[in-house]
Formats: sequence, C-alpha cells, structure tokens
Amino acid sequence: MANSKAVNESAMLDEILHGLKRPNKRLPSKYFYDEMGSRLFDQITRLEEYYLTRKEKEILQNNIDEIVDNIGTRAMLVELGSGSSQKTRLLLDQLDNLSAYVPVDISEKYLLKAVNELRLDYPRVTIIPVFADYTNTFRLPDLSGSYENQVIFFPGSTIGNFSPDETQQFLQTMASLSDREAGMLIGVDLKKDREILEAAYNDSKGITASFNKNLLVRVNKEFGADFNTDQFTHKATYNAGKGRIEMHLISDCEQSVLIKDEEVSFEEGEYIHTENSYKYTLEDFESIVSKWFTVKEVWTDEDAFFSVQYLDKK
Ligand code: AVI
Repeated sequence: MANSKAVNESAMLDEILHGLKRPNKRLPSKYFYDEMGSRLFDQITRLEEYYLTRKEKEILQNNIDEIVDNIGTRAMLVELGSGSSQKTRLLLDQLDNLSAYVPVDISEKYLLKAVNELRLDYPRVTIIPVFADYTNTFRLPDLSGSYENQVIFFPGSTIGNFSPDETQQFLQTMASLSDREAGMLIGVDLKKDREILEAAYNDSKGITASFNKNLLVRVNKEFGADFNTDQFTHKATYNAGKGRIEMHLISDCEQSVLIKDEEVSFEEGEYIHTENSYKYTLEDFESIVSKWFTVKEVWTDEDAFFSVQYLDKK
C-alpha cells in the first residue's frame, strides 16, 4: 500500500513538472480534488452563478417519473463519482425494484462514508461500492442473473472535463462494461451566452478562484513547493471556437517557483492552463456519442441551460 502511494505520488510529481515545463504551462484538473478542493467544489455547486447543479437537480425532479421508467425495473444503477449527493437520493427515493446500486469512486474513505450513510437511509437497496478510477477500465460486480438493465449515472456534466479524445475513450469503456442491455443517464451542460458561462466560473464570492488556486496550495503541501498564491490571478474564459470554458492561473509578475529541486519560472502575464469544461449543443453531443450510444431521451430546464440525457447502448 505504502509502495503504491509512493508510485502515485511520484507519478503526480512527474505530471506536474512535465506540465509546468511545457511552453504552454498546464496542470491536470484531476488534482483539484484533495480534501480542501472537494470542499470548495461543494461550495461552488451552491453558488447562484453556478447554475449547473441547480438546473440538473431541477430537471431530475421535474422528470423523475420518465427517468425512472427509462431505468426500468431490476436495474443495476452504477454511479460514477460521489455516491452521497442529493441527486443519487432523488433516484433512490423513486426506484422501488433496483437490483443493486453500485457507486464507483477513487477515494475509498469518501466512498465508504457515503455508502454507510446511504445504507442507513435505504436499507432495502443492495449497495456494492467499487473503488476504482473510472477514467480507466474497471470491473463491475458480477451480478449475472440478478439484473435486467445496467444504467450508468454520470451527473454534473463531468464529461465536459474530458478532452474530445478522452470522451471517445470513456464512452467506449462505458459501452464495453456490459454485454447486455445498458444505458447511461448523463448530465450535459449546454452552450449558451458567454456572460452566463463566464460568470459561472468567475463567481463574485471568489470560491472558484480559491478552488483553482488550491492546485498550487496542494503542490506546496505535497511537494514542498513555494508558490505564492497571492501572485497568481484566477481567470476563466469561454473559448467559443473550441466550445469550452478554460480556467487559468495568471502570474501577476515575473517570478520563479521551486518544486523539489526544479525551478519553474514565469513571465509577468504568463499563465497555467488548469481546466477545460466543454459545453455542447444537443446536436454536438448526439454526434459525439453516436458511435456507441443512441440518444433516447433529452430533458432540459426551461432556459435550456443544461440537459439530462438517457442514452441506449448500440
Ligand atoms: C466537475 N466539473 C463538472 C466542474 C465544471 O463545471 O467543469 C468543475 C468546476 N470547475 C470550476 N467550477 C467547477
């Protein structure tokens, strides 16, 4: 265990140094989610400007009967990411004949806590946690004869944080997880006015700025680096050509930072690109999934800001 942690830490350090030594500096967004980052993200989901969570919940609530019909009876519901959110509960409250609920998460500690709470509130549901990085191939529990339909629940428009290549790879993996009838219930953020998108990622309380800068705090904590977070400014911009929000940390001055024994220097105004969050039209998304899935149902809010979609495996 200690060994695999050491390997992961050195892989993380390699990735960080590699990203910061490129001409266009980058840090991987998957490193946002340490304990502090997860707490900050939770605060983001409750911000007025961050419409995504609110709209998705509203869509699930307003269409719950149809959604439950699509999931069907005797389904294995597999949730990627957190298994504790209100969105999961919305589904579990309505699914009477679920065969099993299978939350998949990379954080064992977090997943077990969530599962313990859900087991207390839903004693009739069979809950089988799987510890895995769902961006790689993983195995689902062998429930052979005991379920009819497998549904992967992937809310929050997390798919938007994958690059186009990663999205294709991910969809292929999801389609390969079952050899029988299978679907996906997925949250997808939609293209809209730049002002609304940029406000969602440059909130007035500065929570997203803290979330973004927490990447530097984390590198300081875990690798003894000396980033001065006061000398970086958070900025999120909508890149309309690429259909994505891009998050950056801009260096306010010429400076250099020491990470382990490596020096990384910044010009004034030079930035680290920390995240992409892709936004889709319904047509874009349909064509992206079409190799592996058919879009069976689309539900949106009244402003068409966000969509929840039911996809059938081809
Ligand atoms: C997790 N993910 C869908 C969020 C998003 O909107 O791309 C992460 C986030 N980044 C800044 N605010 C929220």
